[in-house]
Amino acid sequence: MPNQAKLSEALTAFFPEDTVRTARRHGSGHIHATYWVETEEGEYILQKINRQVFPKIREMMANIAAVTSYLERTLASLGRDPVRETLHILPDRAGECFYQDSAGECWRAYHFIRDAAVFQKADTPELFGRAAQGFGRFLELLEGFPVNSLYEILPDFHNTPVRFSQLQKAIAENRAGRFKGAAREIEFVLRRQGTLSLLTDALQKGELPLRVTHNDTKLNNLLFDKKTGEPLCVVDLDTVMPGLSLYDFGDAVRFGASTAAEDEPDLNKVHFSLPHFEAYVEGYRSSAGEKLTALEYELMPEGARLMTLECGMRFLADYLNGDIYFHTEHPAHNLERARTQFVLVEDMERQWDRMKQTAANGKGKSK
Ligand code: ADP
Ligand code: GN1
Ligand code: MG
Repeated sequence: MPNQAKLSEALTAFFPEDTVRTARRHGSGHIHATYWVETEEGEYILQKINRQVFPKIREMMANIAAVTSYLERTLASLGRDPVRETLHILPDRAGECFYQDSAGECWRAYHFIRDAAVFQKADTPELFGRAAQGFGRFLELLEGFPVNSLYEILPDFHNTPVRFSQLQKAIAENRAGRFKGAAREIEFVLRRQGTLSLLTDALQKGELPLRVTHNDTKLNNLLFDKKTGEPLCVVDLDTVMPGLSLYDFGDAVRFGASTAAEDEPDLNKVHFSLPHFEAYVEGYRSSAGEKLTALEYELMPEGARLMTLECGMRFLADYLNGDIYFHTEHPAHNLERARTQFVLVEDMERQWDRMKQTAANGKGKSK
């Protein structure tokens, strides 16, 4: 948590002529410190950027600026609402898209999108289907964006074999002395070692297209219109990079098709909901559908399974490393998160044939 003096310094940098009424912690992200700010003139989101996770802030903000201005133009040309359907960066008093405070910490601000709802859980498949439309539309809107002009902000972010090597390193180093308490979870991953490279292999062989992807498609990174209930705006654009549609598809399913929270300690409550999966495939089909290839449809179950296993490996590695990456609230937090992910993976494996059937029915254009 940044100290008050640094927060005040950042507020002055972004709102030099304005009067700040409130600056309050907001949201439940695992990475940044986010504030909702109310001033005389408007409402904003102010974030202290996590520099350990994102050391290349200039490049990250350049990606976000390029993508949001492209979205703004595209939305306007489609007669949609460019003000509420994309993020807008608020420059600091020097006109920069981030501000570095006197302690070296970096801050950025966005215009707050009002009358929007955020969900931590998709209570119905129907809601999750609408989320699929929102994330699918994001993919579709960025179809014409020059993918190679983006910086690869976090290389190998969804490279599952690389994530496995990082876990192996964490196991070997056992920095926090937690190896014994995580033996069963480690065993769970090791048994699946042979299955990790399916997506990266297909990418390398040129079988799957490289697209502009979001890479962090958690349900709470999508705002819904409070009045209409329709998906409104995709937020948290830090990891927008060249990637596979199956990263976005899989990561969304990982989080949203669970019957429980990502950190639910009672594993009896954690199940993979096939109706949610079906709704997500259908929502994707109705938005990004035309653009996806037959193989992208066919591998949707693999995308869901691998992104879930990968996220579990990341939580587990962070647990073994002593909680240096994700925000945690108690010592077992990362281990509990890893466990829910592995329960979901097992549940997907049990329902594999039905998942494959659903994906096959989604079709997709041939390559
Ligand atoms: P983190 O990377 O830590 O998850 P996010 O960028 O996702 O941070 O922001 C945290 C939360 O703040 C989001 O889940 C969303 O609820 C809210 N939020 C972010 N940007 C905006 C915005 N421009 N307008 C309204 N709400 C926002
Ligand atoms: C982090 O920032 P947030 O909370 O939306 C993480 C994602 C993980 C997710 C797990 C940059 O997302 O990759 O899937 O936690 N973001 C980064 O909840 O590592
Ligand atoms: Mg977020």
